[in-house]
Amino acid sequence: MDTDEEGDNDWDRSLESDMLETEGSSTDRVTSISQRVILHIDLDCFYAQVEMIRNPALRNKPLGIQQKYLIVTCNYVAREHGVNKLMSVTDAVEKCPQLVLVKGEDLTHYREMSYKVTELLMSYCPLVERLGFDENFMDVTEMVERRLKETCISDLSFNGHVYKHESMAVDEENARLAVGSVIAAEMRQAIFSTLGLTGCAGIANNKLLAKLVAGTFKPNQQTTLLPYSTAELMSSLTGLIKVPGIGYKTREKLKALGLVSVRDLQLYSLADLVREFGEVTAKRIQNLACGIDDSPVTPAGPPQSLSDEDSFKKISTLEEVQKKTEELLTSLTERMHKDGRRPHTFRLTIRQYTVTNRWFSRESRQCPIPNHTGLKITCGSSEAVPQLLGLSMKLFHKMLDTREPFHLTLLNVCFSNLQAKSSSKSSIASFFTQKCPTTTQMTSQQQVSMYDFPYFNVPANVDPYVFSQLPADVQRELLTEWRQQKPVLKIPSKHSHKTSSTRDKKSAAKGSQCNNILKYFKPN
Ligand code: DCP
Ligand code: MG
Ligand code: MG
Repeated sequence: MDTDEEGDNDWDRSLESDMLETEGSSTDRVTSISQRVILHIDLDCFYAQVEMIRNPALRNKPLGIQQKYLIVTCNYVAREHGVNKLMSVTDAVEKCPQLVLVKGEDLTHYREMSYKVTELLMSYCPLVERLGFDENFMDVTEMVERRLKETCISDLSFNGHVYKHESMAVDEENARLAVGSVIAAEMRQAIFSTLGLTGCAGIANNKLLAKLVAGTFKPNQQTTLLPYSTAELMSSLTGLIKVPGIGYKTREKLKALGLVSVRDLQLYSLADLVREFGEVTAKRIQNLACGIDDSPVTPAGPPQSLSDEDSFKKISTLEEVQKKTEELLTSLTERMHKDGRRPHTFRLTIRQYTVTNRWFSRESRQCPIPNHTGLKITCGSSEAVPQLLGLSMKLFHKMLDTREPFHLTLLNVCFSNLQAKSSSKSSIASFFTQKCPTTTQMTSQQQVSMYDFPYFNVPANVDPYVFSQLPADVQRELLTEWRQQKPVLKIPSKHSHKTSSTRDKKSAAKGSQCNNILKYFKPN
């Protein structure tokens, strides 16, 4: 934490210090943070768009995506009829009787499309961070710097809206964000032309502001926030619930202190906040209320677990359990094989029907995966599934006495404790792979989902995952250095991702003999 911020509870003063760019910044870190250009891209009515791509006949109809009794999202045609996200199906149909409903419980297509978007963005810039299924942050500072060197400021203009401005001329001070807005438009165009999806973008100096400003104009539009409009954007928020990063528990505690609005938190004594939350959290939440957010865009590593599940009305015989579990295991082991890592733990989850608590009564048992089974999974052998089915049934019998009648409504199979094939205790790769991505910011969607290994534009001898786990500033520094040495950062072709990733992992394993971290990351 910056010592010069300590005790600084003045909203205008602290915001000002964040906004000052080169002049007046006391450290390089502050300078580099305030000059970042961050994009936030949020796809429009995501699940509905995926369904409209799958079935174009739905495009011009009001469409609602239904999970149980809720409309989790709806297309913009339905929104014009007064249907909203998270409305009950009953209310939605009342508002719009011609509403077409599509079941959205199976996330497979949404998940696949979601990772395609992230992968596409990563082919332009390695610093991409996912948030949920339909959002990505990008730190495009490097791209902006490069373009600025080649562009004359007088040739620049803002693409899309500028928050609270009808039009805005580009000058020295806002040129970075103007270039960011051009890049954002290019990214949205790339997503549209490659995948057929539209989305909104926010362009700002940090993640919080980029996310907040992105929704100003919807759908399929973008908005740039100039630093001096930060206060206006923050005070437009209707409550602390609108500040990403301030969660439910924190909000409850703040409420107990009498703090409900963003303004309340901005003006509250930092010393009193520190007493309640500790220094780190107190400063962080007060900063967030002021629109200050130093957090880096952190590319996610691979998931910590892969799982698959299905819910149904009723399964009540052992045969049905076996059949359903086998189906789930078949698709899960295939995904695990593609992932390339080896799972060491297996978990089975069931949900029993109960009248009082229909959706939340899950129960799990887990066990280690024997070595011979683990190897079968990684090499893609068909013998893996029967062996796992044996394990599953043992776990199942631990949870349920099958001599009694039972009524299941869900089965979930999960691999966790995933370890890279190339990792050995002594290698630096294993050191990094054990440092799993933080789960604190993960949504439940992310935690239950799987995704393929992300692909970074890093040199062939660098393990993309190890790279992804480095702090953002180290990543940026290495990338700059690699770029200066030789043009190694080719944009991978859409089809070469898997092959190059495998190759990268192998070469990285070779390189891992080396003890010096810099040698490890520098191309030979
Ligand atoms: N979603 C969900 N349950 C929720 C919230 C969201 O299943 N409680 C799913 C459905 C959405 C997707 O996540 O399509 C993305 O959520 P968004 O809030 O970004 O909503 P949309 O993308 O659907 O709409 P918008 O155009 O407003 O971004
Ligand atoms: Mg969205
Ligand atoms: Mg979203």
